[in-house]
Amino acid sequence: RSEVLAEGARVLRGRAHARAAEFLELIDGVSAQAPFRNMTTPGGYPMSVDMSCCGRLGWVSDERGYRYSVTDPQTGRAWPAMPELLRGFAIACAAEAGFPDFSPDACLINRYRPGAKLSLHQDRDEPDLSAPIVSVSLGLPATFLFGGLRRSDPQQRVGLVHGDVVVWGGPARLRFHAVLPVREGEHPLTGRYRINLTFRKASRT
Ligand code: MD5
Ligand code: FE
Repeated sequence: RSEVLAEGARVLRGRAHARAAEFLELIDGVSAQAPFRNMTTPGGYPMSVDMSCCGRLGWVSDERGYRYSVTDPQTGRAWPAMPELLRGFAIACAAEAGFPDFSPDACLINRYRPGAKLSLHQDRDEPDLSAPIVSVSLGLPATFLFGGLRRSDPQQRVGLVHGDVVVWGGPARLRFHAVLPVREGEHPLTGRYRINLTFRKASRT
């Protein structure tokens, strides 16, 4: 049960389904230490997606720009550790998709309430672009837009549902992408939310 979206991009349909409840418990533990917040874009607007992080490094955005930081600016403390169960799962998914040496040190947790979205962007804040990004979707479904290497390239629509995992690497690593506004709904495990985890290698070594 795996489909190739493009060279370097593979969907493992339902791969997280059996462990979703456990994963959500672990995410609750992380967000108790590093609460979900709406970060500000460098342009000064609040993002509609609520974010938290775990792992040695966390992604932060403010008026000064985007970057990875070892401290959570909201609490002044280190980010919560990345739960080993999650880290091991991400490593196994990367290996299944052809990236056997993945060693993630950051996990960004995006929480979408109905109406929340992610505008078209590239993920280019990580210094080692040879490492893939592993994305795990939980809760409400979403329509993902998968573009090309230029902002203006045509986009394919990919439906992502609870339990789906996508591994983005190689030539797909720098493709533009977006998430359409999440539609109103109710999921038995997450209620009115979509949760997306992205496992990343955010340091050079
Ligand atoms: C999400 N998150 O559904 C997505 C999943 C983010 C973000 O985009 O930056 O937090 S990760 C999608 C992704 C990552 C790297 C490359 C590509 C897609 N791609 O080539 O399309 O919340
Ligand atoms: Fe992204």
